[in-house]
Formats: sequence, structure tokens, C-alpha cells
Amino acid sequence: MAEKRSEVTSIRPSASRASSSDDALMGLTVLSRSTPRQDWSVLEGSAPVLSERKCRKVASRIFDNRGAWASKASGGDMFTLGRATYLEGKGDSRRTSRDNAWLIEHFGDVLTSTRAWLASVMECKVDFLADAPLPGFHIFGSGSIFSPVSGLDGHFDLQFLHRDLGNELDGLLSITVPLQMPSAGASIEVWPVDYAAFTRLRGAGLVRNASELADMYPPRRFSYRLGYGFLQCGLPFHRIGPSTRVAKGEFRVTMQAHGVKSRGTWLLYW
Ligand SMILES: O=C(O)CCC(=O)C(=O)O
Ligand SMILES: [Fe+2]
Repeated sequence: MAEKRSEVTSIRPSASRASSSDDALMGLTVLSRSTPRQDWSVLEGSAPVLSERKCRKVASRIFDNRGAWASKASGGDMFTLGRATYLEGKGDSRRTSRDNAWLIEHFGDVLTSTRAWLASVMECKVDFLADAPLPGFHIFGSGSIFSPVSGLDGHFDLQFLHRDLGNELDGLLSITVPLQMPSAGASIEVWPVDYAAFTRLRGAGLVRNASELADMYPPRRFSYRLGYGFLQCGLPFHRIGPSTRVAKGEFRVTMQAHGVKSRGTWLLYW
């Protein structure tokens, strides 16, 4: 069962971490945040990135472009539209610019809305990271959606390590915008521990790997809302969550973006 949002406080984050002193109503809702010695939070926008109607339109455009999907699970029905750094590594510049031109032509409106939404909730300049793949889409068919529990390992969004950021890194975030979900919904699960804490625990010999880390704490499950941006600031340990039920033919389609903050601007990529 999905976690209730009862203990939520509404605040507006100023940088990679939310600060509780700011405006309560606009911007973002903190769903969970770190304890001292960690620096992460998970948040949801109080306004959607895309309306439900727009989600339906974008999802149908994604399905119209099935020919451009790349299959990601051998024999399964998980696909990407766009190129993800976590799957493809740094990638080739010419290929990246060709794929980005295609994404702008077909989904430029989604990219523009995502950028505007983030700029508004973070009160910060937002742009796209140069020479990196633009935010793209995960498409999971019913055969690849976990239900009723997830069998996935947790992970940290460490793909920024593949990008050339010099010394300018001043914050990290990830955004997921659900565009189509099974009728029973979709979720994400987040453990109350981030990459820095994992590194400390590993250094102290208390855990050896991510799978042992996952056993140390119970994850919290957050239900997604169609069109609403779910934001991870910092590097919380997380995994794609299950749907309580999945019927054959249902899909879980999300827009996925990652951000690095450099010289006061959030730069988005996938
Ligand atoms: O689809 C989701 O719920 C999250 C995906 C994710 O964690 C990722 O792409 O890094
Ligand atoms: Fe992730």
C-alpha cells in the first residue's frame, strides 16, 4: 500500500536541499528528507508539469513513435525513447546531437514545460546540459512492471559521473514525471539513506554493497500523480516502485531527467 502523505510539510527548496523557512504553498511539497549528516530530500511539485490532458496527448505521441523506441530488456517490454546516460555511458557527440534534434522536434513542448516548471519551483535558472542527451522517456509494458512488490535493486543516480562537469558541480537532482500509469497507479520507493551515508557505512565495514544497504532500512513508497514532477534532491537510495496491480496491455510511461547545478543554473539531461 502506498505511503500516505500525512506528515508532509510544504516548503520551497533554495538549492539542492530544501530549506524549511520558505513559502509554504507554491512550489514543492517535501515528502521525505534527510537526517543530520545527510543531504537529500524527495519532493513533489504542488502544480503539475503537464496537465492530465496534456499527459494523454504526449503519451499518445510516444506511442505514435514506437519505431524510435529502443528495447532495453532482453525479451522484455521495457523501452527508452531518447538516450539515457545510465544505459549508454557518455555517448558519441554526433549521435547525441542528432537524437537531441529529434527529441526537440517531437517533444520540444515537454522539454520546455519541464524546464519552466523546475525554474519556477527552484526559483533558479534552468537550461539543458551541453553535449548531453536531453531528458527522455522510460516505457514499461505490463511484463516489466513489478506488482505487487518490487524485485529491483536500489540505486543512486550517479550518471553525472559520466558527464564532464569540471569543478562546477553545486547540486544534483532527478525528476520523474509520470505520463501514463496502470489503472492501479505507479510508485517509487526511497530508503532513508544517501550515497554519502552509504560510503560511510561501507567504509566502516557495516555494509558491503547496495543489496546489504537495502536490507538495513525499510524503503518508503510514494505513489506517483499523473503529470506531477517527483523530485529527488541529492542522492537518495531508491528504486522504481511496484504497482499494486497490473493488467495485460497496461503501461508505465515516465519522463526522466537529471540535473546538475553549475554556476547558479540547473542543467538538465538524461
Ligand atoms: O521511474 C521511476 O520511478 C524512477 C526512475 C529512476 O530512478 C531512474 O531513472 O533513475
Ligand atoms: Fe534513479
